[in-house]
Amino acid sequence: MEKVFQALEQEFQKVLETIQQIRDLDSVKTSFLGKKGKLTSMMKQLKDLSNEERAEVGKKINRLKTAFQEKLDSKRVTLKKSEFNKRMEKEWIDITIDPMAEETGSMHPISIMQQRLEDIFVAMGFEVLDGPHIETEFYNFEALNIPEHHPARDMHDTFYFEDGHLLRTQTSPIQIRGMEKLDPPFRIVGPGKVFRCERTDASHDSVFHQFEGMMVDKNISVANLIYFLKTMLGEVFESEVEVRLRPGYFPFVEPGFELDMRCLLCAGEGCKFCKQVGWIELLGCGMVHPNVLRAGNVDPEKYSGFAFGMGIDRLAMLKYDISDIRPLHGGNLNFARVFSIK
Ligand code: FA5
Repeated sequence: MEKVFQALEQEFQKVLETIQQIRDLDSVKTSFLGKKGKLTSMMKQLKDLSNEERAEVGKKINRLKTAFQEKLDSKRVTLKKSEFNKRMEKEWIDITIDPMAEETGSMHPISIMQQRLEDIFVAMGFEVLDGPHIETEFYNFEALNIPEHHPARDMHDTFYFEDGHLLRTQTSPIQIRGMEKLDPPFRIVGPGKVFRCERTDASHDSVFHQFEGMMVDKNISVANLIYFLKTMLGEVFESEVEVRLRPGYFPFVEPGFELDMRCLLCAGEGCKFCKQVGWIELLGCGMVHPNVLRAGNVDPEKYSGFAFGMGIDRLAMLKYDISDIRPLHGGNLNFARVFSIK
């Protein structure tokens, strides 16, 4: 009898070891402990034994019954754990990841500055115009009072196409296109990329951004020019600014000026920022030359106007204290991210 028990125990152990899924445990239980199971049928044989043997074998069968049930229970726990672990491997999500840390993108400092300038001028009644990067000599030079062979063409190192078109060297062609489209009085600004075949250094690049402005009306004077530019700079730098005009030569304005702003850091005392000058050179401007008004179909006898053009990149560098123009154009996201909250 003892051998029969041992064989049964071994058989149970073997079957249990092959079980990989919880649902298969039920069939093991049925085949050993169920009504028609192996242990139950052994119980049925008890009646053929003597009283003493029956008591002995009965105890043994009960012990086996308990042992089988315990093994089944513990196997169930083991399988449950392993199934859970497998699911975790497949289906886990990391709830510790901070959703706010996702890449959200940010505005480039040049775009921030351009939009700021547009907002400022729109609030002062100006219209924002666009123009093509690829221009004709007429719009980039001739209409701007720079005829062929005029030495002023050498001031801009120009990228030419074989068919005579060129990459615009300034945003001033937008003035001409604006005048063709609009009847005076009008106020326009034109931001955009410009291209010059120039050597790159900390303050020069061959592709940069300018912001053009023009106002045409009756009786426009230098006083209007100063008012609008001073207001614009006050808004950009969020403080009262002092400006000065120096004579400057641009063929499309007469008189022409360079506009400087008193250094905001040293209040004109002279510092590293303004290279000890106390003033910062900002932009070119002046009263629109009569030839330019004529090229844009505006009668210079009736109307006058001012125009200005400035580098958006350099203004952004001043505002955000960036000492080199190259990283500004370098596409390094870590650099751009610094400005994401501005
Ligand atoms: C002009 O381009 C004139 N069209 C501006 C103007 C418009 C004058 C209307 C009068 C009336 P200038 O070449 O100085 O001017 O360029 C204007 C600004 O562009 C400069 O003050 C500077 O801020 C910026 N700039 C010029 N060259 C570069 C360069 N290589 N890299 C970065 N910024 C530049």
